[in-house]
Amino acid sequence: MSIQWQEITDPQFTDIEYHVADGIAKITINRPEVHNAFRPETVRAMLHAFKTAHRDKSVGVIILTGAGGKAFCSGGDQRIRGEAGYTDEDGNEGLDVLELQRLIRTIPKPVVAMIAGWSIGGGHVLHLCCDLAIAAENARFGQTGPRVGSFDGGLGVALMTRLVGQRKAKEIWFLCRQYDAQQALDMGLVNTVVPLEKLEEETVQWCREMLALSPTALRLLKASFNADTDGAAGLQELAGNATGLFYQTAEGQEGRNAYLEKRDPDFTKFPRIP
Ligand code: S0N
Repeated sequence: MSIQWQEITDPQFTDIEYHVADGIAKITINRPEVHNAFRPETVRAMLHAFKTAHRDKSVGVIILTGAGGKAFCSGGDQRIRGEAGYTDEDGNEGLDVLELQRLIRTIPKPVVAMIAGWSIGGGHVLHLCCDLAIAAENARFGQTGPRVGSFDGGLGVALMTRLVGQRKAKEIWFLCRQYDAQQALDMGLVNTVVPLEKLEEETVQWCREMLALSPTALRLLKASFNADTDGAAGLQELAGNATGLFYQTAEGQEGRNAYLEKRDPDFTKFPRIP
């Protein structure tokens, strides 16, 4: 089934495109002239786009992709890397990419990386942060940090190790090799590989399958998967979801009502379920 994307324009969507259709939001990094490398403005736009998709109750699944068919993302834009970090057009330093990584993981909706071409460096780490990854046959994966003088020892190491195991993760980081789509599939970096011309159709199909399922179950599952990796911050996320569910129960509401009615709460009618 084809999909008719509607583009949403926003002055804050610098360097990206934002589309919605049928319960799906699609965030596209739009800098194909540098293989969709990100600069501070790009990251800020993606933060705004993910928050927009988070708040939009009609959106159930989010796709992250790159424009042009030759790259998903090639990481930080090396042309504007200064002495102590990346610099925006106003001369401010700071990339906020770690905040973006965390946001992709804490948004309570599945995020699918749709990858054509290069997924490299900090772009590769963004793909690791997504919940699922669909690759085109032309996709190429790898880290370049030790070659270009950077590294991501946070989620870039932790998530990769979870996905491919420590031996392979060390190989990817220590040798800076590149891997084709089939190799990425074989080592568990992506969920499936399809011809480039089928990439969006397949990704949308995966999104539609998730949209047919319980949003609350998917939300709790995403938080549960992340809690295992994210320590106290992961438990905070999972527990926040549990609180949200508790608010919706008569038992939770009895506490609020009693407070507002200036009486003692009566929890006797709520069973201690074994
Ligand atoms: C992707 C590669 C392998 C593709 O090679 P190919 O096909 O030969 O194409 P090119 O001719 O090289 O590229 C086409 C044009 O695109 C430009 N370009 C590509 N990538 C970038 C980039 N990242 N920045 C700027 N320009 C880029 C090329 O220069 C070329 O333009 P022209 O034709 O005008 O010369 C190959 O391109 C490649 O290796 N690219 C570089 C990949 C890379 O090293 N990325 C940076 C890795 N580091 C990070 O991402 C930083 C991570 C990070 O942000 C971070 C993480 C954790 C904690 C903190 C931070 C932080 O820094 O804040």
